[in-house]
Amino acid sequence: MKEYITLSEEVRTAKEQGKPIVALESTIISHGMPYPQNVQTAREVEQIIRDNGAVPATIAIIDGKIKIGLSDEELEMFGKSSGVAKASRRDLAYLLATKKLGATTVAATMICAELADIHIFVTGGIGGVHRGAETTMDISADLEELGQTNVAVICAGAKSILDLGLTMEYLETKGVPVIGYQTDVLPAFYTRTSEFSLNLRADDVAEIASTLKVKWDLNLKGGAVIANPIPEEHAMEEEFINGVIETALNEAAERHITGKDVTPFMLGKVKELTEGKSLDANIALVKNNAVVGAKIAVSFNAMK
Ligand code: PSU
Ligand code: MN
Repeated sequence: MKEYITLSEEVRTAKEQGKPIVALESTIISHGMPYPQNVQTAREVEQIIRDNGAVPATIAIIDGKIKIGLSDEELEMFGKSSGVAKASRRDLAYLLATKKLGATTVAATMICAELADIHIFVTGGIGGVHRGAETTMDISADLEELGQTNVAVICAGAKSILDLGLTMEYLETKGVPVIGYQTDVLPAFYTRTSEFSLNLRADDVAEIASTLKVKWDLNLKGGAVIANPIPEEHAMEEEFINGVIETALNEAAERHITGKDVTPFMLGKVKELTEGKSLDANIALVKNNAVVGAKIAVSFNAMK
């Protein structure tokens, strides 16, 4: 196993010293945001995690290795290159064996983080059940991963490009706790609320950390979703963003966008139709998640 994993200096030192570590994904850099905002955001998110007492570990597949912790040059490479594969669970072994570049999705980042014994992971939003999945069967591998891999994902809920109701049903079936951080309803990424109420709420990070500890102490395998609403001042107007999403979904259908291309297409289209406002919101919510995620990691680490 060890032959496939390389830790950065910063992450190795953090492990030796028993410091809290927060995993970060790389698909959000390569396929989720445009250059140069992607690289700048990745760097700022890493710094926010350090400022809140934890050590960041951005994860990617490079030259036959799972790299836990990327250098500035590597972040830049993932931000700029168009030749980076979007790497989910199905792609990991192939990309490692053929020494290709892979940017890890939520699912693949969870796998790699668990291999490196990192259990707290911060991102923007998770994949889910797509609208129309009853005919397309487009259900993100992120959901299956949450059902089986012991990593908690701090995110701003799921985007309404997805079917939020079906996504919640799927997570319930898989036994994945969805914990609202200071909220009783599922946040919908660009907006703080949705019509879906949550049955788990935590008002402080210690409650979240102890819930995770108990879950894994009991050997209840799988992850958890910590749903942290976008800060009020960055939230988008609900009717506006839902209209934009509707337009973008229609265009995706007309252009026969399918499979792994759907999410990146939708993110790009929504950005275009909102004249960049969705990107600003996306950046703000990831940073907000980094603050909460680092604090959860600190609290969780203290309970070990
Ligand atoms: N949501 C975002 N930005 C992203 C993604 C989701 O707001 O970059 C990425 C994540 O890496 C997530 C993946 O794991 O898209 C889901 O893709 P799919 O729907 O093809 O499983
Ligand atoms: Mn999909």
